[in-house]
Amino acid sequence: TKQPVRVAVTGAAGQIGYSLLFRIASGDMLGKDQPVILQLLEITPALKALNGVVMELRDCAFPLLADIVTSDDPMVAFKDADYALLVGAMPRKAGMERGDLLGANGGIFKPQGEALNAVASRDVKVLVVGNPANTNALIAQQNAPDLDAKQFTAMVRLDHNRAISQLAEKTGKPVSSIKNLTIWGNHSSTQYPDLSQATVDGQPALDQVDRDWYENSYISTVAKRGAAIIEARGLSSAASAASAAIDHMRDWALGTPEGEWVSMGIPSDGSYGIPEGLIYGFPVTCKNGKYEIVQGLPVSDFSRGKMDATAQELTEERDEVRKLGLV
Ligand code: NAX
Repeated sequence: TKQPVRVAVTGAAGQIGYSLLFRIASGDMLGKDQPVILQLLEITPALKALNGVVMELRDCAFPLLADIVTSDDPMVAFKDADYALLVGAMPRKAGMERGDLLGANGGIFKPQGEALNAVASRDVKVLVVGNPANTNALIAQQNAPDLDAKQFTAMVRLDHNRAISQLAEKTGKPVSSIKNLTIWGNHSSTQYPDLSQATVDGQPALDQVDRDWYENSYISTVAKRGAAIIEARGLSSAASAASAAIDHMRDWALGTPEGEWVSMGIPSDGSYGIPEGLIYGFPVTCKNGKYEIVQGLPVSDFSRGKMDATAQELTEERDEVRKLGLV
């Protein structure tokens, strides 16, 4: 039997945590043969609620759940962590400017980056879910100089899964028949859900839907899905966000299926003309615990415009956190 690995989760008493922790502990993320130790971080006032979640985790009697650690100190929660899912963040409040939001999150992700740098496993895989996820990932990464920049990723997988589901619904085909769509850029309204390479049952997706629907309805429906969930549920996406986090980490750790790719927010190496260093959604394949950008895909003028617009937004966010001294 395998040795347990350490999985740190921040914001563990929150909505996403309430779904995510149970999926990790049941083996959905790292496999049904991989025991896990959960290392849960919360702010001090939420530790009581977190303890209630821990009680429920224990009550599930998950065979793979080897131990649970809780703390309000990132130096404890990230100690020797092999995986870190950074979910807790400062939400945008009414009237908040982007600079205020980025500054408030800098107060969370800078110390967390420093703590990961100091105490996490040298091979830790970090996924940032808490918004603004791409730039929060950049802040954590830039404050962890002893770790490889590629160890820091941001979640665009929920957008990717939403894009699959919307296309499945439109074409009347099962989600499993859809391959190789890409979410380029920021997890925000500027994201570009790209169907140009996607297939449905092995046939080009764009031959099966009309161009006007794709350009004028599909892209904005995917990008605005989060707002539609809030409108319907009165709360933001939680179980679907947790499921996407599971998918992201599972594929990164265990690999993507042959001939298929997924979307991950990762540091740009300049591929596809995206400014180096931005944490940007790319098409990737994963193998042996490493991801690689899918190279050589054709980029139409339409795609180019969308890819550059979302890169521009991320560049502005980076400029803003530079001004604040966070990176
Ligand atoms: P909740 O407000 O339910 O939970 C967040 C938890 O984080 C709270 O329990 C809070 O006490 C904790 N927290 C705050 N600061 C912390 C810190 N410094 N250290 C540790 N814990 C801290 O939010 P939830 O619905 O779970 O969403 C969490 C984050 O995910 C939000 O930022 C949200 O915007 C983001 N999302 C990102 C998505 C993505 O696709 N990347 C989609 C879903 C979600 O909207």
